[in-house]
Amino acid sequence: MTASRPRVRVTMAQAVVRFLSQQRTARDGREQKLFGGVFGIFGHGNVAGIGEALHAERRALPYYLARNEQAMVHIAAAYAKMHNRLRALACTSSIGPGATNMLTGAAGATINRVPVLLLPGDIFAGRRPAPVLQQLESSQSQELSVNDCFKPVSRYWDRINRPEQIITALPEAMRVLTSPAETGAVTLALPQDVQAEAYDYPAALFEPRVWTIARPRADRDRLREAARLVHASRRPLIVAGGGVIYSEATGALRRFADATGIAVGETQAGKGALPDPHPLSLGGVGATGTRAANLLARDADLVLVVGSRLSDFTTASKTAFQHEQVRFISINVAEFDAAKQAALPLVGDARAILEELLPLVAGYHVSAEYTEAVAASQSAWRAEVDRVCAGADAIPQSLTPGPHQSLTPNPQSPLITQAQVIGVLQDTLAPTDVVVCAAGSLPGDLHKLWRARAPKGYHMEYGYSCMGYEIAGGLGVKMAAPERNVYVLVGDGSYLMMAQEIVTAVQEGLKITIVLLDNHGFASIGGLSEQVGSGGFGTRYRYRNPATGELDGDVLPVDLAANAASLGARVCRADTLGALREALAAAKGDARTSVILVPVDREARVGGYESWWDVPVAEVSANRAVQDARAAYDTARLKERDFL
Ligand SMILES: Cc1ncc(C[n+]2csc(CCOP(=O)(O)OP(=O)(O)O)c2C)c(N)n1
Ligand SMILES: [Mg+2]
Repeated sequence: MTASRPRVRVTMAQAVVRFLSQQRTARDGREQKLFGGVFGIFGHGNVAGIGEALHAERRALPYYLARNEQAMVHIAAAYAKMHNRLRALACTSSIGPGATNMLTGAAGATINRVPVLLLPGDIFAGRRPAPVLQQLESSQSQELSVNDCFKPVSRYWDRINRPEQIITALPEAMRVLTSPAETGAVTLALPQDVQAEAYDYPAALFEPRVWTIARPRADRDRLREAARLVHASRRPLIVAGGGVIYSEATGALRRFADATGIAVGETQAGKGALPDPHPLSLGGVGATGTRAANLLARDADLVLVVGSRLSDFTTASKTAFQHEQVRFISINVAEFDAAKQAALPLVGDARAILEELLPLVAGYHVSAEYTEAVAASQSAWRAEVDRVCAGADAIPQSLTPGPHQSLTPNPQSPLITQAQVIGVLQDTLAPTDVVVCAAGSLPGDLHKLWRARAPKGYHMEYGYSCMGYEIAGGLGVKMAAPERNVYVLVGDGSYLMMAQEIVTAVQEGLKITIVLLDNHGFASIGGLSEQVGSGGFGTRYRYRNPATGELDGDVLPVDLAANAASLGARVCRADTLGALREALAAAKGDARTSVILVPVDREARVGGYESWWDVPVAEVSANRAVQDARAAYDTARLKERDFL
C-alpha cells in the first residue's frame, strides 16, 4: 500500500527548502506565508546543499545575503517580532564560525520568545574526511560539533544525520516555531554530506500546510478566582507586557482598563499596549519606569500581569511591589511565565482571557480617590517628561578634548542631551513610525520618556539587550513593515559592534534612518560603574597619542560619520536640535538609508524614578567609594521581596 503513495526524489536540502516554502500560519481566520525568506552566508558547509536548493527555489523562497551571521539572526528576530510572531525568516550558515556567529542571535530570540529558524551547516555525518576545515574535535566523542552549543539557546534542536529524519524533524520544528508558548530559536543542524544526499520523500511532505495559532482560554475556576481578587482589590495595577501586543490584545486591554478604571504600566516589550494618550496610561514600570507607574506599583494590592516574563527590570529586582498583601494574577500563554511570583496563573491567550474576565468583573470600579491619584500622577509625570526633554538636566560638557578638536567642531557650545534628542524625535515622528533600540542608556531613557502612540511603534529588544541588534533589527522591522518609517536609535558603542548591516540595507534598497548618538563611550555602564564605586573604569574611550605614547584625552581620532558614509549610507551630522530637526526632515524626504550623527553629552543622564536594580557591589574593598556603594546596596536590598 505504502509503495503506491507518491514519492519525490530530492536532496535533503531541496526537501527542507521546498517544505519551508509551503508553510503557512493562520490566526483569527487570517492566513499568511510563515517564511518571508532565508538569510544566509555561504561556506563549504551550506553552499552545495542548501545553497543549491535555495537557488532552485529562489522564486518561492527569496534568499538574502547579510554581512554577519549574528546580524542575520537579529534581522530574523525583529521581523518575527514585528509580525507578532506569525511570520519568520530562516537563517542558513556554513559550519564552524558561521554557525557559532549565530549563537548570540539565537539566545536573543529565545530569551525574547520570538521565532527564528536556524539552519547551521554541520560536519560530515559520514565522518570519512574528518576532521574537515573548521571542525571541533573531541577525544571523547565523534558526535560533538560546535552546533551542540545551540542546545541551551534553542527551544528545539536537532541534527539531521539521515535524510529521512526531516520527515519528523521539520513538523516538530514548525510546531515549536509557531507555538506562542514555546517559540524561540529552532535549530536544525544540517551535516554537509546529508544536505546533498537524495531520498524518496513522501510527496505529502511538500503539500501546503497551515499552522493555526490558537487562542487558548483559561481554566474557569481560576478565572472566577481572578475575578474575586479583582473585586476585593482597592489599589490594583495592570502590568502590560509584550504578550498583549503579540496577541493583538490592545483593544481588549483598553476595554478592560476603561471598564474597571485600573491603570496600566508597561514593560519594555509591552510599550504601546495602551497607547498614549489614555487617562489610565502610566508609561513604563519597573527599574526604568516612570514615577507615576512606580508609585502605584509600590502600593498596589493586586497586580494583573498580562503577557510578561516579569524580568528584573519589570519588578525592579523584586522591589517594585511593597504592599504587604500584594497578590499577582498572571495571564500568560506559557504556564512557566504565568506561575512566576506565586501568581494566580491564567494560562492562555491574552486577548481571549481579558475578554472572558471582563464580564466577570462587571460592577467593579476603582475608587474616585484612586482615579484622581492616577490623573494627578499622570499629569505630574507629563510635566517631568517635558522638563527633561527640554534639556533641564543638561550640564556643561565633560569630555576632555583631545588633539582632534576638528571632530568636535564647536567645543564651546554645550552638547545637546540624549533626552532632548528623544524629545525632538517624539515631536517629529508619526504614530505609525517605528523606533528600534536595544542596548546602552537609550532603552532606559526611552522607556521613561517615550510616548508610544501605537502598539507597533516602539520596538525594543530588551530581553537580551544585545549591543549590535539595533541596525540589523531595523532592517528586520522594515522588511516586515515596508510601509512604515523605521528609526534606529543607536549609541556609539552599539554602532561600532555591528554597523555593517548598513551595507545590507543599501543592497536591498531598504530605507531606514539611523540616529547615532555619540557620547564617546559606554555611558550607561559608565554610570553603573560610578554607582558601584568604580568611577567609570573601563567605560570611556582613551586615546594614546602615537607620537608621544601618552594618554591624551578620551576623544578618539575616529570619524563615525565617514564610517557610515563608507558603508553606503547618506550621512549628516546634527550638533544642535535645529540641525537635528532639519536632518530628520531631509532623511524623510530621501529614499536612501540615512545616518544622522548626533554628538550628545555623556554625563547628562536621565535619573531613576522610585526604582532600583540589583547589581551586587563588592562586599570588601580598599576603595572607599565601593564601601559606600556596598552600604547603600545592603540598605536597598532590604526591599527585595520573596513572593511565595
Ligand atoms: C553584546 C553586548 N555586550 C555588552 C553589553 C553590556 N553593555 C550594555 S550597554 C553597554 C554600552 C553601550 O554603549 P553605547 O552603545 O555607546 O550606549 P551608551 O551606554 O553610551 O548610551 C554595554 C557594554 C551588552 N548589552 N551587549
Ligand atoms: Mg555611547
